[in-house]
Amino acid sequence: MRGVIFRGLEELVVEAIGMQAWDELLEAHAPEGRVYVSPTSYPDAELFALAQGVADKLNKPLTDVLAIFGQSLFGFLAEKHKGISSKFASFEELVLSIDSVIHMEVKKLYDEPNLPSISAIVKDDKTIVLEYCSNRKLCFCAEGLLYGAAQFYSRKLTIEHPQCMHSGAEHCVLILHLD
Ligand code: MNH
Ligand code: ZN
Repeated sequence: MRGVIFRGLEELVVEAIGMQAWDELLEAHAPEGRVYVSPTSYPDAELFALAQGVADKLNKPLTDVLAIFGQSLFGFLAEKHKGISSKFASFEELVLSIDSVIHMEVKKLYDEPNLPSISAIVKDDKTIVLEYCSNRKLCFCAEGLLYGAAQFYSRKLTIEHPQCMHSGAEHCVLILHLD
């Protein structure tokens, strides 16, 4: 995973539980002297270990931490890449453009990024059905990112997750319900 994602986690942890907590997490789960540079890749296992460390510190399930992380990560990425995030007039437009525009632009900025495959289909004016597939199985993080995007556009969102790679499915299904 790119350094930018680790920096997003760092920002959240420092805001929520402080700099010392982040230093302790690095001490426990990253090689000595680790510095995360946005465009550089670091092992996925390191991100998962740090996120698990946050979960342990907060006494919360890892899935909750990944969802909260995803939600704050959206604002972090949108701010860092204003040129990309400002292209969309609405939540719906953004969600329908995750693969075709957002992650396409990411591929131009980062050398060979590891991205999920996400397809979205409008079912009716309040419902979007999204399919998520990635060998990293970060669907809970994807849910969080979607909640973060809804917040960005001041929309009320609830998500159903009736099919999941964590239960053996070949892709996750997320049903987005808008108000
Ligand atoms: Mn996007 C990685 C979903 C918006 C840039 N993105 C990921 C991952 C998920 C994801 C899930 C984790 C990798 C994986 O699952 O295999 N991203 C989304 C969703 C939205 C989204 C659901 C909107 C909602 N992403 C954005 C925006 C940007 C962005 C906005 C920046 C402009 N995403 C990234 C980058 C990565 C990433 C950068 C990391 C790629 C890498 O580590 O190589
Ligand atoms: Zn899932």
